[in-house]
Amino acid sequence: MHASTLFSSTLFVATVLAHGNVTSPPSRQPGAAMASVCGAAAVSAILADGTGPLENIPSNGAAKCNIFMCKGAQFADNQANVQEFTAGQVVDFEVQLPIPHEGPANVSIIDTATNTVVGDPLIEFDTYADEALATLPANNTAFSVTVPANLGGKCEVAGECVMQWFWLGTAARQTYENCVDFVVV
Ligand SMILES: [Cu+2]
Repeated sequence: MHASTLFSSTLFVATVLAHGNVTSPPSRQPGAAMASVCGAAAVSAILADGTGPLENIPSNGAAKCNIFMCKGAQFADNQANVQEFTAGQVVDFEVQLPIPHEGPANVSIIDTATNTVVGDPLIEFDTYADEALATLPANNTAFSVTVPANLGGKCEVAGECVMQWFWLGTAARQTYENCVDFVVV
């Protein structure tokens, strides 16, 4: 019992310190492959606070590490996290935003080989997570996107595509990303 109580209170503290991240569907997590590409310090930063901004993740200039794609998290560490969606499927997202920072946000499909957007954003916010509001709009933390039907054969192989939640806190100058690995089946 003591162990589980300690675990819960540790999670609570981490949440209070947090800024924001996607809690559902499962998003790419750091692991051994990320450590080899981006360095152990980058992995440690995410493990210490999975909701911190990209700017807090040190890549130490590792040439093949791109923190600005999926926080540097690698598909090789996440092969068990690949979501299977169908064209036209409505996918529910849940996000926690304990420390909001006003700015634009979107969820887009990213071709991971080129770090480019596929098609149009699935959802787009001109202003998101506005800390000046007494209460955030409900759709900041719970929203849905629809899997496009016109991907033209893209995103059928695991690792090729992610749904990337992107949020830029304009005044805070903090960038947030989480990537959901998926295939269209
Ligand atoms: Cu923040």
